[in-house]
Amino acid sequence: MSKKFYITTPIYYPSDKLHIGHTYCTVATDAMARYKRLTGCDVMFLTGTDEHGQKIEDKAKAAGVTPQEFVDKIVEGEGGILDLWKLMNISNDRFIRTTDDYHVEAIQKIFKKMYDNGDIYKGSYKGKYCKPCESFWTESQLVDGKCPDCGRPVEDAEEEAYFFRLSKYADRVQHLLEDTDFLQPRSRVNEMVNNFIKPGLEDLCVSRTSFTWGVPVDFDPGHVVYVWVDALFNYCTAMGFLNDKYDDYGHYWPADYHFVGKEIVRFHSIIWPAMLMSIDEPLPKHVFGHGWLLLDGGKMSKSKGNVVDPYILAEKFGVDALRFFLMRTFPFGSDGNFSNELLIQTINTDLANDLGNLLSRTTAMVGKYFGGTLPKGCKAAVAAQDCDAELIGMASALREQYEKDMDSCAPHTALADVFRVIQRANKYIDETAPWALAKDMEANGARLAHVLYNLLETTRICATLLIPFMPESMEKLFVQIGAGADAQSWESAAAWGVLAEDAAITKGENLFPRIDMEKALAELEAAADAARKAAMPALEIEPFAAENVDFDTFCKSDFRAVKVKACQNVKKSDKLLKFTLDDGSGTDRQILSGIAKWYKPEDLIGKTLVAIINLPPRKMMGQESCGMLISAVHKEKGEEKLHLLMVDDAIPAGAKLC
Ligand code: ME8
Repeated sequence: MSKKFYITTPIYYPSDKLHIGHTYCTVATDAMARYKRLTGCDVMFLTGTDEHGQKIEDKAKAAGVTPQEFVDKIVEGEGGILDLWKLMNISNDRFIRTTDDYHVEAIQKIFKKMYDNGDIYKGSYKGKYCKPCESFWTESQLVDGKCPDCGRPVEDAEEEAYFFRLSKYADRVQHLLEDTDFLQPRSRVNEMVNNFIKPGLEDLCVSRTSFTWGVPVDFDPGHVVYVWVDALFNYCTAMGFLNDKYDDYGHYWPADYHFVGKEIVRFHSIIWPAMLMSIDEPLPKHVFGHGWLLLDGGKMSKSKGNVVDPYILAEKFGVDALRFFLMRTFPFGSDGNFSNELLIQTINTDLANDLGNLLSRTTAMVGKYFGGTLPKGCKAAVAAQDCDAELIGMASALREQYEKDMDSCAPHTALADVFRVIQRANKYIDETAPWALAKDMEANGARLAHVLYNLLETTRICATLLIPFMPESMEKLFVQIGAGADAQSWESAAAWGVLAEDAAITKGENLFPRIDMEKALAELEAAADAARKAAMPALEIEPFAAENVDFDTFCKSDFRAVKVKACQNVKKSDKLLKFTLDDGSGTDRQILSGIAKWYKPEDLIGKTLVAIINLPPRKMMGQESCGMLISAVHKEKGEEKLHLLMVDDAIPAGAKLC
């Protein structure tokens, strides 16, 4: 019976479109799954989406749709996550969404199980509370001690919550990390032990009551299960754990590998094993924490606006070239700097020059000198030289080295090994100079045929080992070198002389055309610009003043910081708010402002604003207004928007702005 191999990606948040960093993680898992299938393993490859939590609830609210509608669009909609994985030729066997009914029900059972065995208990979650926003915050989330969302003061608060006894498992988890090869690469172990376990593991808050988009705790309405508990157990529920949807849990669990990004190693190597220990289920065999793809030295993130779109790159350079670049360039356990230059350079050097040239030169020569089929007997050595033995030796030994690299999660090293052989084969062409041999076919025809056979055979072995990385292109390559299914197998990748002597060789399409760096970079820049513009709200700003104001006139305007003491709507007016302001003079100043459409009076109390105070007083709706508050105004999609200018509360009332 074949050996089972169960591998997972993290399940992605459908909060924004995925970028090249997410694609990196999924392509790596896909290459590993394809490699294991090639070796004959019974592979289960799982990926999916992590759809609950406050972040999604908030985003849906902002978009004016239900959370379910919001995630459905990002997961299943056009250009969504499923489309991206299809485009990238991801061969997952299963896809889980944490909003799937079977998962939700299983999570409720799991939560109850941990509760019944005494590992989940009710307590209170102490933190800071912002009343107007109805949000709980921890001390470290506050900005200058205030609510990070609205900037208002927060108060001490407690929320009833369930806790998981993480502390109880600290010793067992530490042993797992330090004394086994559970967490890889090894360099991540110290970080986990020293930063999180040694300082003392605190029990983990595993339910919330301040939002509703999550798995309800069925025995205590009002609580929803913490999103990470819900998310981590996907690896089990997707195999049928505590549900009837699937029936493979006994067969595939425990997982052989969870591939995850380094920032979520803590969840996978501390919290995840502890929860499995709590319900007495086997632990996954390995967690591998890979590095990040960086852009200009920083992590890509949608909020920073520095994401790279995999759709644009795949369309421009081809899916396989993109997959290959990601795996070839960045050592899997470390961070790597993404750049378009590096991508194009890698395609040109490895694919167009090295592999592409080997293939096109070899197939062209078989066509030109032998009409597309080598003569019988070409396998046997003819006038053997040292370079024949070296090439054959390297190609025959390649699979063993490649296997070691892949099994230690070093796809970049495996690819480096393959390309060393490809480069050796190109050198072999120069050394044997087939064009010179072809000048006297009678004397050198047999030697020439043998040389070309060696080149085809080397190409075949390398191509077989490249299948996990570039499945579609290798299929095309096998057609060009006349390699049937037998000649593309894992077994045949370690055997020399498998390709039939009379295989039909055809010089087909150029699989990896050379890219004009300058032109491609300019086109990418233009595409990124267009995407940025399309994502921007349609802003309209007031035209700039054509006439200059002289300095002395400008200086006559008296701008001051003012504090809002009171603010109310003006009776019978939809537009006006009446402000009572501290302007530092000791006497209250009254200003009326037509901003009721944008602000509620209670939201402005205590704020520090900017006013021009030496305008002549004027009456509005029968009330006097002494000055004007300064706002920023613009239009968005034709609608007028206004933002009162608010300044740091540390600025005292009456401070002059100049
Ligand atoms: O963390 N380079 O989801 P997620 C490399 N839902 N990898 C990157 C990356 C980058 N620039 N940006 C993101 C979550 N990733 C949870 C997982 S699992 C039970 C729950 C990787 O969509 C990131 O490191 O924020 C992580 O492994 C994965 O994308 C999903 O990130």
